[in-house]
Amino acid sequence: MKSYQQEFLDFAIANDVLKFGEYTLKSGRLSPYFFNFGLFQTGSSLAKLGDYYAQAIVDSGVEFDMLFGPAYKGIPLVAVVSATLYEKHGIDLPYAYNRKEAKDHGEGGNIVGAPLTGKVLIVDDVISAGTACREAADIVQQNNAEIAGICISLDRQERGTGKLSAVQEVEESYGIKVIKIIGLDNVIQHIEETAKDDELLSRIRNYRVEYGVSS
Ligand code: OMP
Repeated sequence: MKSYQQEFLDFAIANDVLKFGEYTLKSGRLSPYFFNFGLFQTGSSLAKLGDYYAQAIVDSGVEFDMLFGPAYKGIPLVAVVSATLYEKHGIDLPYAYNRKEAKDHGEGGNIVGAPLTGKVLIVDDVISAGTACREAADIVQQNNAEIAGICISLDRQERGTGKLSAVQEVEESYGIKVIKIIGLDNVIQHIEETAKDDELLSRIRNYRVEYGVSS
């Protein structure tokens, strides 16, 4: 594991964002762990989050013209990532987010911020079965823009509709790269090295056998 991935895990655990227990996911899967992005609730944690995403984006070498954060969690995320890319990496690009409710007065439309155009980099929280990020990708395509890539904090490394992981399916179907800060492998390694909780490890491993992919 790279040092920034270890730092990110410590940061997520310290903020109670990464928790262990029993959680029902959006997909209906019963998971022994959950990553609750909404708990990055302070100015300092948001600023750090911006640092991790901006670093991962720059390191990936992805080319993009603007950023898009899908509602709701993507809204503060896209704002802080755009600001950090400018402040720490000298990359000053437009950003946008969507509103979930249709608006029929004022400026109208569902996109707020810069119009979606060119190569759009999506920033989001977690990919499990891939539904949320496909919805975001569809919004970009419906606006006749191109998807440059998707950057997430956690790849849960779960199966999509076939044998591949949801992330691999998304990469294949949109012809893009998914940039991630950490994956389930990193979470497991972290528990092995720090918590040494055999019961938790076996629950997570069983979960991976049931819903994960072999690679
Ligand atoms: P998929 O749409 O199945 O990929 O699930 C991803 C979404 O589920 C995220 O955008 C979250 O809304 C939610 N989620 C988490 O926030 N953290 C998790 O650890 C797992 C999920 C989930 O429900 O799968």
